[in-house]
Amino acid sequence: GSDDDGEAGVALATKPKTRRPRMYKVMILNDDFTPMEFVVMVLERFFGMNHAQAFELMLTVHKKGLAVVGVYSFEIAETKVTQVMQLAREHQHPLQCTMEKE
Ligand code: NFA
Repeated sequence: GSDDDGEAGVALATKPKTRRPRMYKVMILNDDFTPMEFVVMVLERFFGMNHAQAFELMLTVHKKGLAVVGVYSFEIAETKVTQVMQLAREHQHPLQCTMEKE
């Protein structure tokens, strides 16, 4: 570029800085009522997991209380949370999905 580098009469090229987006963890929380099969279906539908992966991660949430199910840019993470919360509400399950800065 033509940025002044502070040295009289000499303009040097400046490296274009590409900033990585802040990433957000999307988490699923355990509860006593949401059916295991519903959680597995959610993980398959919204988080691109196969049935075995989804079943394993569902069991991790069931046993540990919560688990990170994916890491995304803000907009994608927000969309995942909204989709999961809407489907859970439609099926009248108390399933909770949240996001936090990585
Ligand atoms: N704990 C739920 C049950 O026993 C299953 C579940 C797993 C719910 C993961 C929420 C998240 N039916």
